[in-house]
Amino acid sequence: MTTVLLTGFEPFGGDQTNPSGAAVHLVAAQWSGPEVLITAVLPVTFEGAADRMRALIAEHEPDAVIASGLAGGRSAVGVERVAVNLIDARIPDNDGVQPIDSPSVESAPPAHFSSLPVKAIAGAIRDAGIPAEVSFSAGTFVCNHVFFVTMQTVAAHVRAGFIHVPCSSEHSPRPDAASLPLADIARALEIAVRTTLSVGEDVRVPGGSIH
Ligand code: PCA
Repeated sequence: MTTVLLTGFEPFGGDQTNPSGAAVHLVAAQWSGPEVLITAVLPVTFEGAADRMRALIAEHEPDAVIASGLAGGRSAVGVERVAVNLIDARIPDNDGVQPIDSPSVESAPPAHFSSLPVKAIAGAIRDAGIPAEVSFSAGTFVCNHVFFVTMQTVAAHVRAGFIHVPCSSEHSPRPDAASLPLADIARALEIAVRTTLSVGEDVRVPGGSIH
């Protein structure tokens, strides 16, 4: 039986909600199988989130892992391509911890690439009428850390990666900020899971950026 692990995050930085965590609950409620979908909402702490992700992978031995988090200010769903082995926290995490210029994992490579079909996922989300793009930086906060730890932890055959989502229109901290309806964010994550399960090799279309 194929098992997929899909995670989101709790609120952070003073926000009351986090659309990634809320969307993951929606995807779980709507999931029709036949694959087993395991969902979890991770704490926004460097130590707690990484420990939880490692424990979830050890317990469920998923065939695919898609972690998601909020990128406030972005207007499109960002299918992340690169996890860097660097923490440089601009704000404290929910434990009050703010590491500066430390590796995510000691003695690990400088970066890992996503093993998801990132271009196929971005294209499939756009085909559903939801803005999406391949992104080349997941930042240097807890999301990138979880992305890096995930890629460092999973077995070579496991498809894994990270998706950043915009604010949800229903809970946007600023009415003028870029946002998407929560239902669209959930649909985007579900499409990412379905595309990961159905697409082998990623599509060979331009997905890069000049800067
Ligand atoms: N976004 C933050 C951490 C948790 C989340 O949802 C980030 O992009 O690092």
